[in-house]
Amino acid sequence: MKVIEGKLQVQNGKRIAIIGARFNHLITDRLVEGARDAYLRHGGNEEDLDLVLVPGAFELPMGVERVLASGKYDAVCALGAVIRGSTPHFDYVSAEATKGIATVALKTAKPVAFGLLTTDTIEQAIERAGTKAGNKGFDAMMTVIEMLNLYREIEA
Ligand code: INI
Repeated sequence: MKVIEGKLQVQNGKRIAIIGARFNHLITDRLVEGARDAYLRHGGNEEDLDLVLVPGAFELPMGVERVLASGKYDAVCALGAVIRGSTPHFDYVSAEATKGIATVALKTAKPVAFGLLTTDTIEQAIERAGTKAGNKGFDAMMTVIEMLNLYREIEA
């Protein structure tokens, strides 16, 4: 049986965009930092990585769609944080962001990672942004790297 899977090494020359939501930036800045760290520690060049900021999680799908439509990027890492405790429209924002990112991801042939925290409390968000539950931005970037390599292996 031939097993096809993606390596965890950034391919030379591949351009990646992080799309970061500014809302809850105390958290999302940490996710961006984690994603950048994962990228650099797996062989990425700083000049091939861009950060595109959108106002909130609701705008993540639009950011992802525009960035990929520009033709300048090979993959996207979407990062944001929706926290139930601080908003009554948690359900709307998180559902639309999730659905929108999935829709764009399926429409394009490019890897899109889903790094959106959806938590009940700010403490849970902090745990996932570089403290006891790791850093979901780092994890999302690892997914981008693996999927880029997987696509190449599938097409080889
Ligand atoms: N955006 C977030 O990214 N996280 C949130 O928790 C959040 N809350 O709490 O409402 C949030 N709202 C803003 C939303 O994403 C849009 O930017 C806004 O509605 C304008 O379209």
